[in-house]
Amino acid sequence: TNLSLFIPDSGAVKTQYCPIKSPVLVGPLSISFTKPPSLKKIQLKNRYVTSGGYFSPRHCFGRYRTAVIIPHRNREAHLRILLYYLHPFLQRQQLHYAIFVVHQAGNATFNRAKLLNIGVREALHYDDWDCLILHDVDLVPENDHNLYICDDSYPKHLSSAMDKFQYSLPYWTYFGGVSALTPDQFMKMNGFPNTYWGWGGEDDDIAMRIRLSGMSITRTPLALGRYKMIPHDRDSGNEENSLRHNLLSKTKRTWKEDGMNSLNFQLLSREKTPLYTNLTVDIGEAP
Ligand code: UDH
Ligand code: NGS
Repeated sequence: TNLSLFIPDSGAVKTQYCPIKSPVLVGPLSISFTKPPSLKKIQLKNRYVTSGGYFSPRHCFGRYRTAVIIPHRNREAHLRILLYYLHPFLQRQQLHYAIFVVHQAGNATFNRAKLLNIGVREALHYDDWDCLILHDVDLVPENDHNLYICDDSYPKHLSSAMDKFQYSLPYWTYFGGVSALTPDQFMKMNGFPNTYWGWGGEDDDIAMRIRLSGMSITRTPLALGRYKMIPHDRDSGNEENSLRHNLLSKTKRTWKEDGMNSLNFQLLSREKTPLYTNLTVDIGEAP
């Protein structure tokens, strides 16, 4: 028998790849949003997660290398709830993974898509990721068969069945919430737009870019792509973007110039906390 199974922290010996399908998935999860857990409590429940929010399966080599990237400002309670559920979820999937939180400094209007571009650029300095998961902070997956790995051919929309949309898609091209792209897919579409300040439209722009760059959207089936949204009001600093329809009418002309190839920002700090890598950035403001 493998003694390391019985002696905590003895350092497991790995000789094989993890199975293609993880044997420890449980399926539907029960999620409740009562009191946000403390970071300490989350750490205690995730003792094999290492500094920066890294994890590698202990008894086998993870087949998939996944970076989870979360755009963030002023949602600390949501972040704790998400980490509480997401760390065990990713570990059961036997992924080699890390979690990156991209924190927008200052009070200028929020820019979700630009923060995601930054997260991708920075995450790629840390590891050779197979898959980038772009993840809103307030969406908690409800079924661990919704695998956080990428489709080889096309960008994948993971949050296909959100509770706030009665567990179905609000419209056919919806791409908001949680998605999974390989670095190649992401670069092929020049990443995401940097020019959407405030709420709305950037996810539709992303969906258009997928088409314009010759790809299609794949999705997690509705039965598995179920998410609970942590209820919240509109944030100050993320008001509806009144320019969004105008911007969307130009995506076809702008996507090659606006994206990863025009991304500029200032990295203010890069910090490994016990449960995630925190990147604090100054992204400027709307022109
Ligand atoms: N985000 C932040 N801080 C902000 C704004 C947005 O962290 O101040 C991030 C966060 O990851 C969030 C994502 O950007 O999940 C998307 O923003 P959102 O959650 O505000 O977007 P959503 O469409 O809500 O979920 C819009 C407000 C709806 C108000 C409904 C009132 N009942
Ligand atoms: C569309 C928005 C998307 C948004 C979606 C769901 O109308 O950005 O609604 O919104 N597109 C435009 O405004 C052009 S929600 O119900 O989550 O508030 O994601």
